[in-house]
Amino acid sequence: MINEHETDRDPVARTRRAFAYKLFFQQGVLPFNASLNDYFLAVSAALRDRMQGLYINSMAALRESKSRIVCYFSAEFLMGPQLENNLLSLGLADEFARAAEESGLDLQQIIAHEEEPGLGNGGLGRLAACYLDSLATLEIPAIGYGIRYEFGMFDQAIDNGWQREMSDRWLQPGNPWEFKKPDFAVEVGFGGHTESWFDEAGRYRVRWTPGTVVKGIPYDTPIPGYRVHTVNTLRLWSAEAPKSFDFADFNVGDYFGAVEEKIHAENITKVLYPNDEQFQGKALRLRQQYFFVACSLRDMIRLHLLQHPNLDNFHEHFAVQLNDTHPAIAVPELLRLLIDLHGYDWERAWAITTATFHYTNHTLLPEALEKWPVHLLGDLLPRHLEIILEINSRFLDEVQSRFPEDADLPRRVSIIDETNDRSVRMAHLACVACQRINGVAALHTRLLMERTLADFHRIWTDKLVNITNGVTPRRWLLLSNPGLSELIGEVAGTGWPTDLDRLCELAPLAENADFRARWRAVKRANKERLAHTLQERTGVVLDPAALFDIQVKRIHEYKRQHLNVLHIITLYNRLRRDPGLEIVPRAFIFGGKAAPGYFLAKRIIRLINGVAEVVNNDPIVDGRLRVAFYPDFNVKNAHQVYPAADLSEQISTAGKEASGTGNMKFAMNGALTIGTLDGANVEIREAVGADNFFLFGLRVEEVEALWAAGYRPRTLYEENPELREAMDLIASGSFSGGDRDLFRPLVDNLLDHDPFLVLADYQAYVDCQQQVETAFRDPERWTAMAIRTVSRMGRFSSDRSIAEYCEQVWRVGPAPVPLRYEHMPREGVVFPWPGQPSET
Ligand code: F58
Repeated sequence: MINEHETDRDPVARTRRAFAYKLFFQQGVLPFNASLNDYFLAVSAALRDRMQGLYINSMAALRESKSRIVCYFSAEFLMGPQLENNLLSLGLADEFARAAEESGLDLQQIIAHEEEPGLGNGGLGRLAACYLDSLATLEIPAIGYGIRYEFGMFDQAIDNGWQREMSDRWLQPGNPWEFKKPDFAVEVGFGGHTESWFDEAGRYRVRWTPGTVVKGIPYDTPIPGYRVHTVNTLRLWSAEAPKSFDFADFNVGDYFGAVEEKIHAENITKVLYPNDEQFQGKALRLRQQYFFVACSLRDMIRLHLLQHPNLDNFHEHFAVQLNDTHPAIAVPELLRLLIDLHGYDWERAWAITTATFHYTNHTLLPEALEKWPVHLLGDLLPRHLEIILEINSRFLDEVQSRFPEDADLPRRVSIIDETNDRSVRMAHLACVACQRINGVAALHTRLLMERTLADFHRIWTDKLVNITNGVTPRRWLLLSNPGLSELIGEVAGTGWPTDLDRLCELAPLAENADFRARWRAVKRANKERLAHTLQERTGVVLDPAALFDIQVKRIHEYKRQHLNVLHIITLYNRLRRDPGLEIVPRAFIFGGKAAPGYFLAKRIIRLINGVAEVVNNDPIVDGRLRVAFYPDFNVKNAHQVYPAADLSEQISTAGKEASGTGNMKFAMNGALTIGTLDGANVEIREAVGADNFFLFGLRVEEVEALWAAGYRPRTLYEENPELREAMDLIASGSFSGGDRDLFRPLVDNLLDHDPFLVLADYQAYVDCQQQVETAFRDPERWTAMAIRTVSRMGRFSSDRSIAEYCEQVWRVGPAPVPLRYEHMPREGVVFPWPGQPSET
């Protein structure tokens, strides 16, 4: 029994008591019948209570904020597990660990139990999560707005080498972090028709009468900054049928009709679309997009009108960042609200709208750009289509008058693509209506300026800026690599997680043999941990002394996992030719999901697993090569992967990867990179120094020249014996149990088309891997390179990225949260406290 008086003075005892209370009163169980999930929910609830005082103060500050609030609009937030991250942010990790231990609980086991909310596909969604962490840590008032998908990214299993998708029931065990806010529900219309008339003042007015209405309910997740008082909000919308219409239908006897409507409404936020980098013009996807931005803008207007009499200064109160074009329908929506509902004329509404929005582009792949068929958009959002056409007509008038000499320019920049089926180019809409457009790495931004968005860059020379991506060092170093963090802390002091440039203090220690030995010990322990997990989950046994060569990311042809596979097969063939060959033992580790409908990506997964099966079991190889596919790569699994890597594979075709962020996570954790000059690799190489980076492959300009000259991959195959041997081995059925058809589509595609120049970069890649091998043979040299790499990774903290957005895009600064309210209602405080329920 814990003495109640003791607990007031002893925080550990108080936390122990909180665990017990939550278990008893919230979970309704006692220790003898509590499940691990009960303990997880109880511990999380205890932590949530400790955050609540700061959260309430932050929300109060936000409601009264005089400084600009950043609203990050994103269809995806890939947050990862919250418990351990929140413990670190709030500085409660030690206290909770001791409380757990003294209660006979294993905090690590409880932490490991948490299911992550997989509400994103990959880089774009994870970037949004890193940015929320940095916004809060930099004390910027901010709200993340998005969708509360009932089913997030599918869970991946590997069956006989094939990917199998399983639905992600992340909400099933209960989500301890969210607060449902039914009071702030809003209604969103779809379909229907518009009517126009002239009002008493003779002004042209439009009224939209939607065909159906859906209710959006917000769920708030607190986002605590690291060791600051700011706790921002991630507000995710869930769709429900409005009460009114099921009752109405029920009364006239159409029970099934009513239920159908309800299901139709709730379908909107049912599931995340799992395809990355491939646009799919599905009506439900557009409904999702409109649903969440309409809810979010209504919410912002509510907040604004708490403080201001009208929307004249809306843009001074809020800066909205559009995370790609998925939320770009917000542009006509804000115009509609201002004009149709709040009575603004077009010019005023346009001025407010264009001063509010900013757009981040995340891709150079033409197939990823969103283009909605005009008829689809018009059916779903008739008023928005009218507004888009009006934006376009005014824009094209301006273009024509400013650039009369370029007669083709209006066609090229038009928001409406008039070819075939007319469609709305969402990137053009975003470019026209946003104050700033940014690319996500220097090379990417240059290519946007010179190619994809060159016309827009000519029209508005100052609009496009570069903001290189970053990742949060709290999750991607402090949380996931405690061993390295401790070493860094000894050298760089305790402040490094919020001042990552301090990593530079590691540089001189690259010359210190003792330090290198300690560094290697940390890496070794991380590799042992990953090896252990992989053995458990795949049965593949890895030697922690081997070179851990890792490629984890979505499976896509442009990311070229198959180039990596060709290298493995090449090494395998060398060993078969000469079993006594001296090679550095390597563990090749892959992870990543393929879009369920992406045929070739799924074959690539099958190929990796086929090669693993053969190579891992061939006695000639004798364990010198090992291949493992880590199933279900997600944020949680990633925590163990980046810290365990010796070599980071960043091998996309130059000009295809906008930035990459995994490249940063690996390098921050002391992996060396083998990579092309693509995305942020360029800047990583500049930062860490060419000597510490294994560069290979065609440059963007060379890629273009090759296509212009006429690329014939088959010639390369014919003329390169090792390449031919590797390709032939795949085609022979050696990795598919003798089935020669299984990989034929992959092989034929490479020989006849090779759209991502795998064969063109093959030899350079294999040669570069030889340099990697040579370097790894000298552990002292390798370790020194790794230390130098980490010492120069400071600029890839998302804190730096967010500081740049604040200065160059949003024009906002920190607003520390004053602690005006008691952390907790004290004993003896009774309601009304501190006043009456409010209407808002
Ligand atoms: C990624 N895009 C880029 N899109 O590929 C990567 O280079 C970049 O580092 C990252 O964004 C962050 O800027 C990306 O992840 C998606 O997942 C979309 C999801 C929705 C459908 C279209 C792709």
